[in-house]
Amino acid sequence: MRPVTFAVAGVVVALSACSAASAKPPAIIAAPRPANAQEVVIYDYKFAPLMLTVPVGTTVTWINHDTAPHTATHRSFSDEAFDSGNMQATQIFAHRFRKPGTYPYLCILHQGMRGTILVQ
Ligand SMILES: [Cu+2]
Repeated sequence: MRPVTFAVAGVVVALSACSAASAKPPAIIAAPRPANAQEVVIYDYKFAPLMLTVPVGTTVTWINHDTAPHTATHRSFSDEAFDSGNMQATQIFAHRFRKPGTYPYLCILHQGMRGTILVQ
């Protein structure tokens, strides 16, 4: 079972336990959003945004908001390779893009997780 399922079950229990004592509407748990135009959020086994467009020279950061470890990895011989290594929960990885191009990347641990940085 994935950690996200545990978290949702915990919220349901917490809400039902306090609903009798409080008339407030239940809190809505929103997915975390990038803090700025140079950040990619990792959450629920996805990169968001899936494609990020930045100018040359930008330092892009990835932050892991999952409890599971993830990587942001671009393997290439022709342009700038990068690899975050295993990012634990709340860990941040930064990479500066010095050349224009299209940089597809993935999580080595969960290879269905893919994203792209477009550097202009
Ligand atoms: Cu992953």
